[in-house]
Amino acid sequence: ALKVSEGTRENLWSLMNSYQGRDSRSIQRSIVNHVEYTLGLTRFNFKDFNAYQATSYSVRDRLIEQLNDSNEYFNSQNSKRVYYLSLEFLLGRMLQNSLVNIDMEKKYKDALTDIGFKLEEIYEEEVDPALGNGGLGRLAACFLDSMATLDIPAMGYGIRYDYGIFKQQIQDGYQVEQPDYWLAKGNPWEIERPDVAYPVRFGGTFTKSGSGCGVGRWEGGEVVMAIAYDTPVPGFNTYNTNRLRLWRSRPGNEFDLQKFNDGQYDKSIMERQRAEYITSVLYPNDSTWEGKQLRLKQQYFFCCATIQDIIKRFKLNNTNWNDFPKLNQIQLNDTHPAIAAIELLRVLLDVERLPYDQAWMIVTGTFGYTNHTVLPEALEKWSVNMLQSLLPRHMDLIFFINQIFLEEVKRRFPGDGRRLEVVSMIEGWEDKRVRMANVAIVCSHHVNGVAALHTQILKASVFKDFYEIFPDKFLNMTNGVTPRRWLYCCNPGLAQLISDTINNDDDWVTDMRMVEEIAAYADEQGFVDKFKQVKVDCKKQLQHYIEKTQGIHIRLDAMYDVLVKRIHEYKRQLMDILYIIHRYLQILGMNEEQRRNVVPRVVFIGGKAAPGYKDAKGFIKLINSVADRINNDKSINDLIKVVFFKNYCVSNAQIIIPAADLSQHISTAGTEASGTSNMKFTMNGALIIGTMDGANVEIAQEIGKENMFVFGADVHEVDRYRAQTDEYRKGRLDGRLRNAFRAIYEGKFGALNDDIKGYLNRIEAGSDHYCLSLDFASYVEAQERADRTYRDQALWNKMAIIGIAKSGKFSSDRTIQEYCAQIWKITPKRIPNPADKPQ
Ligand code: GLS
Repeated sequence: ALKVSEGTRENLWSLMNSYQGRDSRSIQRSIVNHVEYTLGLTRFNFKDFNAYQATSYSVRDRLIEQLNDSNEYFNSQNSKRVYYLSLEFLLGRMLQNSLVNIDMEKKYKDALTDIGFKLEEIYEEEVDPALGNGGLGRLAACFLDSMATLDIPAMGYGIRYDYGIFKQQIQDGYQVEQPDYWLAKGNPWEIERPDVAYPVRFGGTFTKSGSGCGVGRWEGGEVVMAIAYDTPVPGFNTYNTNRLRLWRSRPGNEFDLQKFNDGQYDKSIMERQRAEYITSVLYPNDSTWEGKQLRLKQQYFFCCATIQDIIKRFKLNNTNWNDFPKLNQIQLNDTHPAIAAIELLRVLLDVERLPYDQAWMIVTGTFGYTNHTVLPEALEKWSVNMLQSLLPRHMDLIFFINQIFLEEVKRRFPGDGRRLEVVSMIEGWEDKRVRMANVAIVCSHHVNGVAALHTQILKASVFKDFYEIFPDKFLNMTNGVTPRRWLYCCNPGLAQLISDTINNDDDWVTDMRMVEEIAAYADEQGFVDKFKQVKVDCKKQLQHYIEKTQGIHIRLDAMYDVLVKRIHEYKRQLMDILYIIHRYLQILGMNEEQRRNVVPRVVFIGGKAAPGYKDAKGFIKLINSVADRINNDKSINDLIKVVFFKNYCVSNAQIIIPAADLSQHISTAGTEASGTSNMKFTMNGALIIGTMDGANVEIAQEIGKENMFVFGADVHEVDRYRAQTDEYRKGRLDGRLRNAFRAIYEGKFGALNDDIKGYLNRIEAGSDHYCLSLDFASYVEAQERADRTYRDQALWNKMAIIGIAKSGKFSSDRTIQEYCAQIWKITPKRIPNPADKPQ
């Protein structure tokens, strides 16, 4: 490597300093330089989009410098590192967050105004990089922000999909998926690293020498290359900047010249294209598992490259393998990257030639596994045949570690054949499959759930037999969200109000517990008035957005009632729309006098349905049909307006969340592992109507049940209800629900979709797995409570303010601190202030 003398070094520092000045002129110069030299346009004529590009490049320059300095510092200190492996990172737009985190938003705003651009408009030019489905991917993004902010030397690893989650359009009330080629106009935030490239092998054969697991030689098959694309992740109020490294697949280096020369030109080109398919598209499923061979290829592809990269970094400063777990912690975001543990084992055995016991100790000292769902349909199981043909040595190693593990279980639980059956990594006899969760549990030193209730369910049922074997492995890490994006950036009015009120500048942005102080102002008129004004401003912004994007006019003086998340039976969007029907029927039967008492509502329901999930798509159609009828019924005079909030994504979440009055989190108890938007809504002063599920339970503990509209059966009641017969449930169908069904059957909401009709028929017949009928009465009652409370605006605002004040626990900074202390055993490493650089 190039060693520069101190004199040269100082010279290099000062060169950078003059380039990266923080004054307006330097900012403008850097933007205009990028317009000319990066984009190849003239500075005398460029559009908003080009201004966005050039501004982003200019900001990225600063981030790259911070990233390099941080990385160099950590290398020089041989720092311990955390690696967060995830198949999804739902980042959202980068420009505003980057500017805010490096504390230069105001400076860029002024500099741009001066040359004729509005920063707010430029923000709108950015495409929303949507390399994730929902909560799981968004959590990964929040964690990156918190790790950088907390000065944790950390990296994210994932896949650079060409196509992110589809764009949702609505035609005739139906969801239509449009491909999201988010890279069409380039991506100024990433740095392509052709110099960081690793080969990844699929298929072929392996031979083994020695006894036990032996030493494997894996040859042949298909070799593709993984190329790194880096995105800098700056922390807030720190110079520290971490790296998100996403891999893209490219054809292997070995071009098949033989075929080419044999005249099979097209065939050899097609083979090369096949390699590129691996990172083409994100699987658009949330909470269900899509068992395609390409998905397994994606998983191994990114894990294999990642393990090579981590080992390379480790070897820069280290030769003692026993130090590996002390210096490297790898967190598995669900089982999607679990094959990384087997890959590390393979490399240690077959490449590094370590003895098995040592290799195994290293693997289990390195990995942690986070489970994100208890839905059985989401637990990944790969066919043994498929694994064997794609990753023969890995399959062999899984058989081997499984055998050793089961022998140990046999010793500890003699005669317990049932347990062996359940904890085995392999299930089935003829059609054998690998249970990836079991692999992940055995290979990890810790396994965590994402909310207290979820972790309890893991211990008591889903992973009960494992919990009894490894009681110390299991712990809870309640999710959190970053207050930078989800309060400071998306709700500047509220952020300003908090800062002004607790008189501490922005310190609360990195210490959300400080916000608790505003609870003392929940009754103070001056403060409450300002809070109301903030909410009205946010509602105006949403009103404008809905008018612009969906052409619907909504009134401002209504309760904004919001349910936005992936469409799924367990999340019960259906229950919400059935309630709306009930409410509509009620209003139709009211006289003028009674109608005057109705709280007007604008009901927003939004979210994407997995393209192959018929029932969920049926719900979308039903919601739109109901909206159509109600919105066009002049007789109810806008007392209800229903908006299907199209294409719900991170960037429009930042608009709707701050504007919500009431926010719905109504999953059947025991199904939603955590939920994270419930935290965002609470931080932004919306009141929750929700079940005792996921993190709602802890939100209620923090802010007080009396400040929420809690309803519904708890986990135990759900279990009991499900254990009853269909006959029993049929006999107890809620009458209002029945009326709502009737209205649908009669065609009040247009021609009926057969799938939906079948679905409703099944509920009527007592097949009610998600407990709509069980919970409907208390849901209606909770909705009525919400109405009554809303009529008392002083009370409503007080509850909202207490919610904000007591939401401190739900900062992802707290979550990451817990991971650091209990799982990764890592402490922050503050890199020296850049002011200490030679000038
Ligand atoms: C999920 C859960 O469904 C959410 O409840 C949870 O908040 C999120 C993050 O932990 O993970 N699991 C999943 O597969 N998709 C999710 O959003």
